[in-house]
Amino acid sequence: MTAEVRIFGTVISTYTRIIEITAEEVGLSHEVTATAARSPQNHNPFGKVPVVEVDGLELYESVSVTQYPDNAHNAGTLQPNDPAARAVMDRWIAVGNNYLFPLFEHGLIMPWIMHRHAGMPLDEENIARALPNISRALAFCDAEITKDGAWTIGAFDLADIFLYCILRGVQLTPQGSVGISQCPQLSAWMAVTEQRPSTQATRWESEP
Ligand SMILES: N[C@@H](CCC(=O)N[C@@H](CS)C(=O)NCC(=O)O)C(=O)O
Repeated sequence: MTAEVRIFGTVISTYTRIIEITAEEVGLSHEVTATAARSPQNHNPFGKVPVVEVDGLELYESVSVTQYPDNAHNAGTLQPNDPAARAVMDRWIAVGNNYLFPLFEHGLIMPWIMHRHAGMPLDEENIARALPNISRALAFCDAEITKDGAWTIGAFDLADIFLYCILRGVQLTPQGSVGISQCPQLSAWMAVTEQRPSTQATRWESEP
């Protein structure tokens, strides 16, 4: 049977997992068809993955692809009704997408993926250059986490999904694991979020 949410993207990918966790939370079945970003099979005009089919729609951009199933199938439960809380959630998703993900992906996650999975030499120079900014970003998250309710342990929302997936890739690298362990609030939030059934159901094979 065809899944309700069909994800075309790389299998071990921050953004694929964001869509998978959202589908789990919303209660829709989902499947991933391995699709490389720069391949003729990828329908995203900007060469990014994933592209997602749901309810006969072909969607891309994770903000759209997470809000749609939540709005159409889950009464928007993953998005706060209160305008101020909503603005905070939207801000953190934008911070994750625009600042945290590019910094972590290029400076730490991709060098380790290329080393571990493609047998390339570890780009230590690139990592060393990025680490001070990565440490500052993690410290910023650690300091902000308890301030405005966007990182929640109780009222889980889309910001939690984005931030968890963006940070999990970092945590799976040696330097990122040490960096996050030095951030007590962030570590506690990661540990709780990791236990959610939706997070457990979408674990990457490579996760310890
Ligand atoms: N703004 C996009 C970002 C998606 C994205 O960056 N995906 C990564 C994979 S996790 C990608 O396509 N990387 C390949 C590339 O940039 O060439 C979204 O929100 O969906």
